[in-house]
Amino acid sequence: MRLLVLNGPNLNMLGIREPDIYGADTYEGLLNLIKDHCAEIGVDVECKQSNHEGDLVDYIQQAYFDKVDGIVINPGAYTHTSIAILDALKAVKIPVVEVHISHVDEREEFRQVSYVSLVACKKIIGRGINGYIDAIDHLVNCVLK
Ligand code: CA2
Repeated sequence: MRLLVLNGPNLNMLGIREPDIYGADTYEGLLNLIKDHCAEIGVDVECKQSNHEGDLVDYIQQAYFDKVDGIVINPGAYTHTSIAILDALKAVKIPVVEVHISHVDEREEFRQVSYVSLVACKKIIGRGINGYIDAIDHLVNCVLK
């Protein structure tokens, strides 16, 4: 089983600023957590991050050609604005779980809008970086079984 974990803008800054909202773990720590977990459960995982909307669209399209089975995505601020990312996810027809480190539903009103939610089979919010592990487990145990 092959999974893609995709992170959008500023998530490479994890642990550097705003630890009260996003926690103290760094992006590298997140990658290690995901890689260790996937090694344990025998899943082939690739993690990508970009600050650019078009790159994220390219990575989603590439997942189709690479025959990826599932996508975990935290599109960062593009969650709330990007029809291009929604369209790419719709086009590839790969099961998607949406993750947000913070509790977006308890923050500003604009963060409560998510285009990606229209295609995601599950949305995990406010669980910190453990949300990525929950998302992977959901894909592996519930969606792709
Ligand atoms: O809660 C999440 O995971 C978000 O997707 C994170 C995005 C934000 O725009 C979404 O509304 C919710 C932003 C990530 C910013 O990450 C930073 C981390 C540390 C320091 C600065 C930014």
